[in-house]
Amino acid sequence: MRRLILTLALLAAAPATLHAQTPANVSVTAPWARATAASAMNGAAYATLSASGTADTLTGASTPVAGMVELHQTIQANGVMQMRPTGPLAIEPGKPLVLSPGGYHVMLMHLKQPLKQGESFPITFTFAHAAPVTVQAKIAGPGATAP
Ligand SMILES: [Cu+2]
Repeated sequence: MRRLILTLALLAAAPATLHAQTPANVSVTAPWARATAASAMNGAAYATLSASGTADTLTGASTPVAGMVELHQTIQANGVMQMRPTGPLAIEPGKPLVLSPGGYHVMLMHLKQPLKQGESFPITFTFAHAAPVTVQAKIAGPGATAP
């Protein structure tokens, strides 16, 4: 009898669960950056951002190691590599947003200190819906193409 009551209670609770709004959730994996020369003003950070449940939008990033941070895209125009600021970037469930050398990246401007290989620094990603996510970006070699 007790089991039957429990089953009925679960059935009664089920519709509410189905209709509940799925909270936006974005995970950030493999955050990293390239080491910079001592005199470098700028650096770049990379990561993979995945949305689960509902789509979200990457609206920006921040880090204590840089005075200014922008979302950038590297494009090739007339055989010349150029960077330009992007607007907010969409993250669709099942289609991770990959920030990587030669593509989208977090531009770290007015570096307050050189990025030294083997060290790490905090970087916070902000979204239209999900709560901000802070991760530790590992610093790879100056010419690294992956973390
Ligand atoms: Cu850039």
